[in-house]
Amino acid sequence: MNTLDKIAQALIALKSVEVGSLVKAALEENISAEEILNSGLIKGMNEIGAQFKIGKIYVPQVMLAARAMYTGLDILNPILSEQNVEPAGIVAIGTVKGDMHDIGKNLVAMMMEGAGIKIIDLGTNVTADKFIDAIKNDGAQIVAMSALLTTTMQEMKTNIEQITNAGLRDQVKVMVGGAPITQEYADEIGADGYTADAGSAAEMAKEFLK
Ligand code: B1M
Repeated sequence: MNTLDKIAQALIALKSVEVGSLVKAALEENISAEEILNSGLIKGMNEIGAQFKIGKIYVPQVMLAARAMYTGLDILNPILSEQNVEPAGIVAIGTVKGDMHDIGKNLVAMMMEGAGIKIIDLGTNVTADKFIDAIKNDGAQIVAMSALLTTTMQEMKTNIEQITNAGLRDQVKVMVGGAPITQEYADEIGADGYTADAGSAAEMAKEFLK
């Protein structure tokens, strides 16, 4: 088994410390941070999601998996968000109201930071007024929203409506993403951009900020 498979397996086995050691070992083998993320950590997390879906594991185990994921991400973060350019612009990012999932959102933030963008991280369970405040008072040029639940994704539509009602819609680009989001949904709610993964989200944000 190669180191990337070992990382995925250690995450599935909920072994946080082992995930940390294996991520360090992979970096020493000169495997790129992106590959460790995609073919190790995210691969393992997808399996956790599949096991959770069929009732093979429960919320406490998923939380332990998230902790193992963060052990790995903490090591990769400085590499993924390494930047040596002037800030290209400002993005306010958050997971929408009612939704506590933050791993994907944090990855998008890290990749955007790596692309030289200043990030205002509003955290999870973010209401429309917080996004509006970030546009009005912190100069956010892009609002980036993440949702992982089919029950919370409609908050994105509400937030876009609230931003429009506040008279700010033409001042910002709105980007959406997260497992249940599709291009079709993004079009339906009037978002400016959707991407399926964090790397493409950073590329799109850079384009918008040009
Ligand atoms: Co939750 N959960 N969870 N969970 N959880 C899912 C999302 C679920 C699909 C699991 C399943 O059934 N298979 C399911 C949702 C079902 C649905 O709505 N259709 C689910 C459920 C049901 C729940 C609870 C309701 C469970 C319960 O309590 N009974 C509950 C809800 C809590 C709440 O939010 N109110 C809950 C809780 C949790 C934990 C707290 C235990 C934990 C979260 C820990 C944390 O985030 N700190 C958790 C986890 C870890 C998951 C799974 C297993 C993994 C999510 C994850 O981090 N993936 C997830 C199953 C799955 O997705 N396969 C699941 C890794 C991450 C890198 O991927 O976030 O998709 P993701 O981000 C991707 C892309 O989507 C994209 O970039 C990333 C990759 O590059 N992306 C963007 C994300 N945001 C973007 C924004 C962009 C662009 C791209 O532009 C702005």
